[in-house]
Amino acid sequence: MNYVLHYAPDNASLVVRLVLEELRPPYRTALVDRSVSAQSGAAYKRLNPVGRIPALETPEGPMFETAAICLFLADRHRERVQLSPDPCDPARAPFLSWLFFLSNTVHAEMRSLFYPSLIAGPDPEHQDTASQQIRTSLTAHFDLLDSRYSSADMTICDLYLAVLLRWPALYPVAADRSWFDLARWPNLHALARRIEIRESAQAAIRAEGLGPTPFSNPHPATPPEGSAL
Ligand SMILES: N[C@@H](CCC(=O)N[C@@H](CS)C(=O)NCC(=O)O)C(=O)O
Repeated sequence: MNYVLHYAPDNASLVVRLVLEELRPPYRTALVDRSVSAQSGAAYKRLNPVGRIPALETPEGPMFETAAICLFLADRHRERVQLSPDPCDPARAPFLSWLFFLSNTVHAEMRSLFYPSLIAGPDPEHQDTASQQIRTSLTAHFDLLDSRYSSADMTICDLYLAVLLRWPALYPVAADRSWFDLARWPNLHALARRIEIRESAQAAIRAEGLGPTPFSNPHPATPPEGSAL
């Protein structure tokens, strides 16, 4: 096997799984058991020193960070489908801008929304205030993406964005999620529909128990192995 994707169902590893399923290099998966916080253990940290999911074992050694892994794979495997514009292609500059925006800003904001104690500490009131600020910021960023983001050909950004449209409808499990209504963003809704009917998404749906409309109308994952949280 060229690659081993260390994953947990419905985690950021889902983005990498979609990319692998589009590009189709030989790969296998290895479950990271979140029920025992395996991502924080010494063995996993040898793959990802930050202790977060995903990690990808490659012939050149382990990689971490979702965007870095996806860009590496897209640049490396271009035979079946091109998921990243060539370095000299004029489309490369906007592609990189949106990829880093998704990773550094939107994904990072979502992480703070899902784990509010990381930025607000243990006080529930502080966490509520921080979560409200993040929801406001994420709403503005989805407005921006809906109005400005476009890619003529599908890239890793589309796959990444589809997953980022899934999570706020489902997480945090115990919080009010009514702020997120995909119907408000017709272009993003259309992107979610485009991605979820692809073969790559069907493979991910089967492997991670994501239900028939994982991006346009998500339901909690019922995975055959492991757990999302
Ligand atoms: N910046 C990282 C974020 C990854 C991330 O937040 N992963 C989550 C799952 S979606 C995780 O590992 N959570 C468990 C933890 O932080 O202990 C990336 O893009 O790979």
